[in-house]
Amino acid sequence: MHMSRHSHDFLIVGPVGAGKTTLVRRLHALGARQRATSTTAAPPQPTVGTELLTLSRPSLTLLEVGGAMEPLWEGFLGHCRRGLLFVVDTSSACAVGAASVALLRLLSSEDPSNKRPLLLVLNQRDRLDALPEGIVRHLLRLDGMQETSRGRRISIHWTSGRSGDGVDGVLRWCVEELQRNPQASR
Ligand SMILES: Nc1nc2c(ncn2[C@@H]2O[C@H](COP(=O)(O)OP(=O)(O)OP(=O)(O)O)[C@@H](O)[C@H]2O)c(=O)[nH]1
Ligand SMILES: [Mg+2]
Repeated sequence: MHMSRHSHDFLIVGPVGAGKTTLVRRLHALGARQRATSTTAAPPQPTVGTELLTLSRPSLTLLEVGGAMEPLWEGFLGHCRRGLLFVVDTSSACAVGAASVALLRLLSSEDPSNKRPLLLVLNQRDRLDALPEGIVRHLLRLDGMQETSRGRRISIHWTSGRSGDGVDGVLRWCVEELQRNPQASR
């Protein structure tokens, strides 16, 4: 288990079972130009603690902090240089509602003078019970979010960690954030 508080480029958090580890495996396979193996590999175990992904092309580090560690997310956010990825299971209103509360709590804990860009990863879109996009937007209050979070860049990607759909967009977002300010301390 990676317990270092050294800084990382990106932090990936979200409730237990949202699909963070699955997504990180997909990103790893994309970065390594490998065929993703997560559909055939054993499903991931819940992340009790943290897990660090280091990619060489593009060069970046991404730290997952498991949903079970939610009270500690904000401490890790303080060590995150480039951006925050927040993963949501969009297959039930209960999961989306809980994610919304956790997200607002995390964002409000952040130093207002150093608001990281946010990527909302709206995941598990392959599921038959995936909620309609309008309902997800409503439950997460996405339409008002940009105004209320003054000064923070917010992006949204709809994904499936299971099928891999949309995961390339997540990697592109990371690359764009890295390119935005190449001089930022690394
Ligand atoms: N159908 C479907 N299942 C998914 C998707 N992403 C993850 N899962 C499944 O959901 C379960 C939890 O996935 P994880 O990637 O371990 O979730 P996590 O967010 O890392 O959870 P913690 O580490 O406990 O915080 C696993 O059984 C995955 O196979 C998805 O996009 N679609
Ligand atoms: Mg995990």
